[in-house]
Amino acid sequence: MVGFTSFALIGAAAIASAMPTGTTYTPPTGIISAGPNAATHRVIAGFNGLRFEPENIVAEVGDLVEVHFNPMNHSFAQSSFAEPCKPINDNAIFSGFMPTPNGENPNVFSIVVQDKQPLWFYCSQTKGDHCQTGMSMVVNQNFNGAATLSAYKAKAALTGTSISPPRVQGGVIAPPKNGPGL
Ligand SMILES: *[C@@H]1O[C@H](CO)[C@@H](O)[C@H](O)[C@H]1NC(C)=O
Ligand SMILES: [Cu+2]
Repeated sequence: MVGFTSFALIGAAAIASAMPTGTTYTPPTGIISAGPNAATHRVIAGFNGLRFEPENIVAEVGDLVEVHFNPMNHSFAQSSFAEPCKPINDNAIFSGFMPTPNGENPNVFSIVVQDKQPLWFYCSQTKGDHCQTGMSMVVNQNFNGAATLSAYKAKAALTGTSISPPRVQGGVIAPPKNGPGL
């Protein structure tokens, strides 16, 4: 898939109503949109501290992963397994920072699963070392291999600091279609 990683922007029709007035959206070619029967996997960033809940998701191609944000000021960013707490490449999925003083952020960040390869995510907040502290998660971990979430977290703890992807990309920021995460 050219210039894009395993998640992608949601189809234009699905988000047209959520786009701010005056913006247009063209999905990249070859990107799978969420189908009418797609499951939605809700994740809460910052649930009970510096963690994602749930943090190990099994999803089918075409499913949505919908990230809700609790306090404090978290992000959802894609890394490789090999190098935690830094972008997998310049096309790494990134929600941007979602500061949330209390309750739940009115917006969620939604992505569509493009294939069954493992996808590693972390919070790139450097203030408080969120990734180093264990704020990371995986979609479609290989349960028969050594690349486990606990192994990722152990490596993350040694990284020193986090790097954010270069721009918000790979998903859609909009109010959740089905209400808050919990
Ligand atoms: C959220 O965190 C980012 C990265 O540390 C920072 O640039 C931004 O100012 C923070 N926003 C708020 C409202 O604290
Ligand atoms: Cu965080």
